[in-house]
Amino acid sequence: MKIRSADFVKSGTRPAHFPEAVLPEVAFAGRSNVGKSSLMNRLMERKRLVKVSSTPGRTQLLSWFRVNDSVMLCDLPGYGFAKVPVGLRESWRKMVGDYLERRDSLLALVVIVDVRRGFEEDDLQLVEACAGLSLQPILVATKCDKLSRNELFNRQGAICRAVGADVRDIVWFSSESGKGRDELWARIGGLTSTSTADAPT
Ligand SMILES: Nc1nc2c(ncn2[C@@H]2O[C@H](COP(=O)(O)OP(=O)(O)OP(=O)(O)O)[C@@H](O)[C@H]2O)c(=O)[nH]1
Ligand SMILES: [Mg+2]
Repeated sequence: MKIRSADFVKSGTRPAHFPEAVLPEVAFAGRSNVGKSSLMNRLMERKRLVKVSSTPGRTQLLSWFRVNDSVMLCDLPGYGFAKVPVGLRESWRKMVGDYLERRDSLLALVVIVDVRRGFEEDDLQLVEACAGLSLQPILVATKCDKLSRNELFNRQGAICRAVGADVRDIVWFSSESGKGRDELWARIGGLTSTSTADAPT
């Protein structure tokens, strides 16, 4: 996908802060530090548009980005960081739950895991929640560059067996190399009717 424009729209914590729902939207979720922001920057071809944090679990906001005036991407706060107090976990649940339930323009939820860890309990809970929310789940395993070709092959097999998926059901991504970027855009484009062709339309 050729990026003609990618802009930060706003951040917020509750429905009153959500930007106007005028474009199809895709949200990005994953464990803290999994590489969400890096993945979004790679998708949008912007190095620092989404802040890559040095202290995981600190960003407790939803942030929206508009791409090519045709699709909205929403960065969700990371979950599962051990040092986050229980109260914060509750507020995460409420904030993200409200968003997933009420955001009418939201079409898909990208659930991102570290390829070395695979899909764990809280990742799978999110994937499973998609059905009841009429959201298309998109499964992504990132940081693939951290593995050798052989290790990656073995991890792909193990992850697919664990979640009962085919290797083509999951997008194998690397923010470092750009692996999987076109495929992820193709999936998003297939849902949002966004043109993923390189030629500007
Ligand atoms: N090698 C490699 N490193 C990555 C990749 N993606 C992210 N990282 C690194 O992983 C760390 C966390 O990346 P972020 O993109 O900030 O992760 P995040 O999920 O947004 O983190 P929080 O917002 O804090 O939950 C950073 O040091 C990144 O440089 C990748 O594909 N390959
Ligand atoms: Mg982040």
